[in-house]
Amino acid sequence: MATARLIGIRFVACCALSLLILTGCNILLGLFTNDADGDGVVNNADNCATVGNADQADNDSDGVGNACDNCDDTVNGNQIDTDVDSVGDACDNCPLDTNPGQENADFDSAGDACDAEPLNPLVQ
Ligand SMILES: [Ca+2]
Ligand SMILES: [Ca+2]
Ligand SMILES: [Ca+2]
Ligand SMILES: [Ca+2]
Repeated sequence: MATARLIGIRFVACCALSLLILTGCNILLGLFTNDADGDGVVNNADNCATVGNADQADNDSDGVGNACDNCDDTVNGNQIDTDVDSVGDACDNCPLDTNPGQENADFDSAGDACDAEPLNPLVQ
């Protein structure tokens, strides 16, 4: 009776261990085979894992693909966007004022949203 019980306990322990190992293997395998955006590039190699971009184009070579880069012509691997207007600080003409359209009537370096004189290119 005691032997049967011991065998039962070992069987359950063995099954639990197998399940644990199997789960671990699936997680590891998933890291290398998942393709969340279905663009044919697996997540760990995709420079935009949640945006379909099969070509992996990255104009500024900062490791973030054009399709999800908030400054696709300016190197900014950190993608910091202080004012949360979807334009990264590195290329935002008013990094502290929300201006997703980047309007800049006088074509100086300051956007209308933060330009003291938006119609005078000599004053920002
Ligand atoms: Ca992608
Ligand atoms: Ca980029
Ligand atoms: Ca911004
Ligand atoms: Ca301006």
